[in-house]
Amino acid sequence: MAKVNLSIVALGVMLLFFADTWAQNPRKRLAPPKSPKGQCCDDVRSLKVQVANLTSILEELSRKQETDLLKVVRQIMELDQQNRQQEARVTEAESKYSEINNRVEIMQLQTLQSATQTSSDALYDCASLYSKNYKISGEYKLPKDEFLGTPELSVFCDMDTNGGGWTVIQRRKIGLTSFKRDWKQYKGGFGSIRGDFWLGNDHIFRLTRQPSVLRIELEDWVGETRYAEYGFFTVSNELNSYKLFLANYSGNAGDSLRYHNNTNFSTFNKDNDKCVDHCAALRKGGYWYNCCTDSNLNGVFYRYGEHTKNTDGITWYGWHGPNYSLKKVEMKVRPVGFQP
Ligand SMILES: [Ca+2]
Repeated sequence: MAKVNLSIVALGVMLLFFADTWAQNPRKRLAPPKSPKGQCCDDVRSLKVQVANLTSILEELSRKQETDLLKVVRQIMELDQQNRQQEARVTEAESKYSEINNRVEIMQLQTLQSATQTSSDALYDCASLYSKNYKISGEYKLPKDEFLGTPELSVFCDMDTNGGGWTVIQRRKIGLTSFKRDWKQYKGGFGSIRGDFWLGNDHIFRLTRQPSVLRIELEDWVGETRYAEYGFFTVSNELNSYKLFLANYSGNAGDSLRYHNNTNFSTFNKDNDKCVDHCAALRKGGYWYNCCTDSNLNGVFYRYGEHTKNTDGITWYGWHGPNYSLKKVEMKVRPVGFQP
């Protein structure tokens, strides 16, 4: 279109130029001598008419171009709107899908819950979830237990380590959650189930009413890992100060919980330890303190560089001694005799 316009303009300009030259130098022309003045004026007039015609064609073309452009813009806007409508429809469909998915999950859990109430196949922990084919590690909600009067509980299940079925009861890895907490907080639990947390002494008591295995996984600041497993592990109720019983050590981290066997749980506001000292205050955690520690998994989280300077860190004497605070810890339980 632009090329055509240019050609027309060029032609117009050339015609104007010739007309002008012709008008200015009539004598030089080789036209017939008869009435040259009339002839010339006729020519100029006709040229002027042609130029006027060309100009109007040009104007018309440019008008047409404008209308075309407007049409294209309108079409683009329409397409854009259609696109947006389609996107909205897709979003709506997606949200409906996830809603349905949620409902299915809730129905599954309700089915499991009713199964819990009618059979001995109870949904107590990650092991029972695993046996119901939930085999992906992550956060799960255990339904409330009518019989025990316990509320719905969020748990983190390790479905990978050594056959899976582990309910994680403690984790240290980020270091932003303080573990210097009082009795009540250790009783109910605190922290974030995907980050650092203590599941709660009442929940640990409930989980370990069935014969349980305790597995402790440790990582130091160069990325090396060790573990300690106790083939027997149980915790008393609150009336008995969540007293710890364990036996049957295996692993490669050392048996640093044995020293804490048969001791009560202590916090800074409840000294139940076997010491003149106030171990929970000294070691700044809640734990089964003896006099005081051979391990302190709920101690202070020290970052790299500070991790060898204190005695109140996250320690496991059997591996790195009393002054080395570990980088990562996980404590997890599952029933004795669990079959993957
Ligand atoms: Ca004491």
